[in-house]
Amino acid sequence: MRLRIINPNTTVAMTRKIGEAAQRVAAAGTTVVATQPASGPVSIESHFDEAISAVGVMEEVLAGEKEATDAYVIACFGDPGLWGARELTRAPVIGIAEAGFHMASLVSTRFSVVTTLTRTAIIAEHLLEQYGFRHHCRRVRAAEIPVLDLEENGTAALGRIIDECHRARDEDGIGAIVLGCGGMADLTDTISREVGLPVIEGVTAAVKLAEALVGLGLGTSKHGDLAFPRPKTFHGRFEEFSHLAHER
Ligand code: 5HY
Repeated sequence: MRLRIINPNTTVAMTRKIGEAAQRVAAAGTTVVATQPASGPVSIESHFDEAISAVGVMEEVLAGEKEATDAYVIACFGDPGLWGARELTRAPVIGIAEAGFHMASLVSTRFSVVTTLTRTAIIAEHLLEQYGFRHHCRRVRAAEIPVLDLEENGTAALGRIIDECHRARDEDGIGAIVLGCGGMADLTDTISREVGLPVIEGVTAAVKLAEALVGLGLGTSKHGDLAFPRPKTFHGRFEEFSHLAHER
């Protein structure tokens, strides 16, 4: 199968890291294509960043549709553009937050999330509510690190993440931790060894869920709200979307 994993921010080093983490867990028959939008924020740390990055996610899915893609992963913990992306394809589209929540719920009765900045914790909380995991998650914590510190200041960032994971383990009454950033995709084993409980990271979780869905012959339903978008005219910079030719 061909899996397109989309880093919604435009930092190439993070895209490469995400792609490598995905490849490490991918099955022998899975080809991983790691991409990012040509335009958009270098990191996603606010509602505004999320909104802008969602357009790039749509463009990357439309590009994937031209290459016989079997599944998509949106590799940002806000799952930006997830529902719109699902309208554009019959393939499965999985966000790394929802993947992390699902996986953690299969190995623990309660988990906490450790993400980057306190100001984006609300985005994870909204997703917990939307996906039906509010009662599974004890707390959404933040290591208080800018996203790009994971690229530029990795050792210090790792230390802060581990410290917050220790606090979650000792204070939250949980059985597992979900890492809340695509940029943490290479930290799972280190943190799990340090903290001594299951640590779930969304990129790798999403890869395996995508493989499971494709293996079961399951894709995004086209019956109801995730049907292909109704054709219409778009003006200005989005004029390209006026001529969407979906495989019906
Ligand atoms: C992510 N931002 O996974 C999120 C992390 C966050 O650029 N990639 C980003 O804090 O929401």
